[in-house]
Amino acid sequence: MEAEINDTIVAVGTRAGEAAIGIVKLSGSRSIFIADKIFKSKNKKKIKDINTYSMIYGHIVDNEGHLIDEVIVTVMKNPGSYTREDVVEINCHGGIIATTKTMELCIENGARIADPGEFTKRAFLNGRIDLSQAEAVIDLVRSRTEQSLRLAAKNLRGNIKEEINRLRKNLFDIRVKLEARVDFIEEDLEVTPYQEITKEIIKIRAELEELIMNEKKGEIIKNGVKIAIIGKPNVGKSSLLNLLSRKEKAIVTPIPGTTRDAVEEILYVEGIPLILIDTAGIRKTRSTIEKIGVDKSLKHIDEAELILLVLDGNRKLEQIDLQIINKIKGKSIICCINKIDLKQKLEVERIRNYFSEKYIIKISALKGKGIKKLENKIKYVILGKGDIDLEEKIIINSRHKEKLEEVKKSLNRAVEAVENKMSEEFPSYDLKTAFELLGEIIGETAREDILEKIFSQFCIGK
Ligand SMILES: Nc1nc2c(ncn2[C@@H]2O[C@H](COP(=O)(O)OP(=O)(O)OP(=O)(O)O)[C@@H](O)[C@H]2O)c(=O)[nH]1
Ligand SMILES: [Mg+2]
Repeated sequence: MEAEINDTIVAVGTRAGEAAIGIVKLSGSRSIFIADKIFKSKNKKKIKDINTYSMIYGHIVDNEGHLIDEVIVTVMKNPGSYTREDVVEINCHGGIIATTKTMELCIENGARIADPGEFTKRAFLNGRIDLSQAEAVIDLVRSRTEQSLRLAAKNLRGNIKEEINRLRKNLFDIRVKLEARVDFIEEDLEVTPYQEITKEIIKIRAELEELIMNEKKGEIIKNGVKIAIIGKPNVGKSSLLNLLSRKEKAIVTPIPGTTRDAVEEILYVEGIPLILIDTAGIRKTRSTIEKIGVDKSLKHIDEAELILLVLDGNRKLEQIDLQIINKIKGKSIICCINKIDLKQKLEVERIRNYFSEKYIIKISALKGKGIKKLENKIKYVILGKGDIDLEEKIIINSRHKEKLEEVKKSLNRAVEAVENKMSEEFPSYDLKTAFELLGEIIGETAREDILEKIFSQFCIGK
C-alpha cells in the first residue's frame, strides 16, 4: 500500500545494539507535536517553542509518567530539513530498549513506522533532491572505500542531475528549431537546415556515449573486480594469492591438489576492491572432493572479469595447460609464468601463440619477483590507460546507463529521420521520447515501480 506523504513517520536511525547514542527520527507535520507529548524538558520549554536547528535537553516519559531515557532533542523545521518536513531527532542513550521504547511512544501518539528509505523518498518527493541524488545516498551509505565514498558524495551534490538537465535542455532547443521550421517555412523566414540539426543531435549522442563509457569505472569502484587465479595443480596459484594479499591466506604445499575449495581475498589497489579468488588446480581427478573443487574453478572462470593464468616455468607445457588455455579463451587474461627462480623449461614461444607479449609476465611467487609489474598490469587491464579520474568525470550507475542506451536509440531514430528528410514531426517525436527518458534518470518522469525498487534498497530510518 502506498504510504501517505502527509502522515508523520518515525524510525530508529542508528543500528540496534550497544552504542554511545541511538537516534529516533520523526518526520512530518505532526512530528513536533508528537515529540512534545513524550518529552519533558529540563527548563520546562516545549519543543514547538524552540528555534529550528537548536537542541533541547530533557527526558522521555511514558504515558504513566515513567522515565524512559535522558535525551537531547534536535529540531529542524520545514523546509530546512532532510525531508523538507518538520524533523525531530531524539538522541537517546545507545541500546535497544531506550530507542525502541521511545519509538513506540511516538507511534502511540500518532506516528507511523517508516518504510525503508522513506525519509529519503520524502526528500525526493518534496523536491529537495532528485532521483540520482537519492541513489547517491544509498551508495554513500554502502561505500567501503574512499574512492566510492568520493564518487557518491559528488553525485549527492547533484552532479548527474546537472548533466542530465543540460542534455535535456539541448534536446529541447533542437525541438524548438524543428518546430520553428514548420512555422517559418510558411512565412518564408530563415530556418535551421536539417544538416545542422543532424550535427547537433550527433553531438549529444557522443556526450551520451562518453557517460555510458564511464559507467563501467563507477561499477568497478563500487563493486570491485573479480579476478580468478587459474592453472593446473602445483603451479603456485595459492602462493600468488598469498603474495598479492600479503597474507598467509591459502595453504601452500608441494603436493599437487592442495587447494580444494576456492579461497577468496579482497585487496584494495588504489581504492579499487579486487576480489582475488584462488582456485583448485584444474586436472582430471578421481577424488570426489577435488572434482567439486575443479568444477568450482570452472565456474569462477565464467564469473571472473580477469583471469590470472598461472603456468609453471619449471615444467614443459602440458596437454592440461593447453586445455585450460582453451577453456579461458575470450576472457581478459594475464599469463603469469611462475617459478622463474628455477630452471626454465617452459616453451615460451608456444605461449606467445596464445597471448601477446604485453600480457605475459614472468614472476616468482616464492621469491616475490615481478609482483609490482603484475600489479601494474592488473591495474592497466582493469582501468585501461587512464586512471580513474573522479574529479573530471561524471560517473553514472547501471540504471542510468540502461536509460541512456534507450535515449541513444531514440536519437539514432531522430538522426535517421532527419537524414531521410522526413517531415519534422518524426525527429521531433524521437527527441521528445529521448527527453522523457532522460527525465527518468533524475526522477522527473519515473514510474512508481522504479521508485519502489530504488527506495527499497535503503535501510530503515534513512
Ligand atoms: N621455486 C619456486 N617454488 C614455488 C614458486 N611458487 C610456488 N612454489 C612452490 O610450489 C609448490 C606449490 O605451490 P602452491 O601455491 O600450493 O600451488 P597451487 O597452484 O596452489 O597448487 P594446488 O592448490 O595444488 O593447485 C609449493 O611447494 C610452493 O612453495 C616459485 O615461484 N618458485
Ligand atoms: Mg593451491
